[in-house]
Amino acid sequence: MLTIYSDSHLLRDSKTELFGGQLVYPHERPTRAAYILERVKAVKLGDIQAPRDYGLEPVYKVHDDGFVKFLETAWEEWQKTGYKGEAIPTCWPARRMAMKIPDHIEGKLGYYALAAETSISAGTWEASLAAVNVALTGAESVSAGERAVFSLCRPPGHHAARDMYGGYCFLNNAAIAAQYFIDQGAGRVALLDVDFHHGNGTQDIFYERQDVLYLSLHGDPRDAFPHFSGYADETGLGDGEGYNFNYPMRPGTAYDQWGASLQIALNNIKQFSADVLVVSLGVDTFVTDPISFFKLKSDDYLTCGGALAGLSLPTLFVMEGGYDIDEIGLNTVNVLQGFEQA
Ligand code: OKP
Ligand code: ZN
Repeated sequence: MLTIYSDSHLLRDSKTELFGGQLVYPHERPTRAAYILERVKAVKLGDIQAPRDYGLEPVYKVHDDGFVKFLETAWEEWQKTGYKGEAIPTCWPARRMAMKIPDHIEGKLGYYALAAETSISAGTWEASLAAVNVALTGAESVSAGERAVFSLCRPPGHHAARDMYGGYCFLNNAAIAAQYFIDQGAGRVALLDVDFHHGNGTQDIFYERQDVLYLSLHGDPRDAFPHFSGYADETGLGDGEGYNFNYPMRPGTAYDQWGASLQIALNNIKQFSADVLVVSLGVDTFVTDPISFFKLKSDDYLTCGGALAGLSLPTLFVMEGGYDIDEIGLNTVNVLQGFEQA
């Protein structure tokens, strides 16, 4: 399997994550991608290619103009205030408050953020844009006839909505790739999200559309981030009604139950008769993940990959989460090898 990778992810190296009331070194860190790449090389998964540059047009197809401009300039604006740390929102438009975009960076951060753990730091914009190019280059290769491609994106993207960032995500790599497939003539794209967390951003982007089917297996929002999205009764709206499937699961879920949900999701993808599959691939479902509560084992990722291959669809894997970094290479590449060996 072909892997798309860029060293530009190194530009995203925030020093702070607001976690448990402390500022800690972020779970979402550069070694994640380094260890995955190392494993890709160790097992000789296939060629590794650098991304091409697609510019901002594909970004604007999925994200709001003001939001993109905000991300582009946020770090510079934040620095001008003279604050010493990285940019973290502290004030939000909560219930019954004005949904107007303030001029001051402090207000803009609160307007566009969906959570406070994710600091904006030097290089964040550049790395986020590079991750989009990694996803798009993979999508172009799949469009050109590759059976499956692995886009080793970092930072992740599935929490980024049309006009919101957070949950370690800024631009929605997988959603931008799905839109690219549609623009290349695909009639129906299935976007299956197997990261531990609900991809609220991807759901938001396609919620009122029936050309992109979104399905997500994740920690129940009663127990897990992002807490305010991901319930099973979120099924789509308008034209998109019936084209959004959430499979929330409770703490302690192991592969017996997780795999059963996966089978239901795969059946829904078959019924939809998708032309192409995008997988938001997170391995934070792993038993020793430091921020999650599922109990998947390393071998379960081989099984999962095999099940995905059973759809017999052109497939783009887009990297999302996974924070037990000692095992992130093994677990991620197991999905890809399970897919290839099926
Ligand atoms: C990003 B991705 C846990 C707090 C979780 C944010 C998690 C973002 C996950 N107590 N904070 O979906 O892997
Ligand atoms: Zn996650």
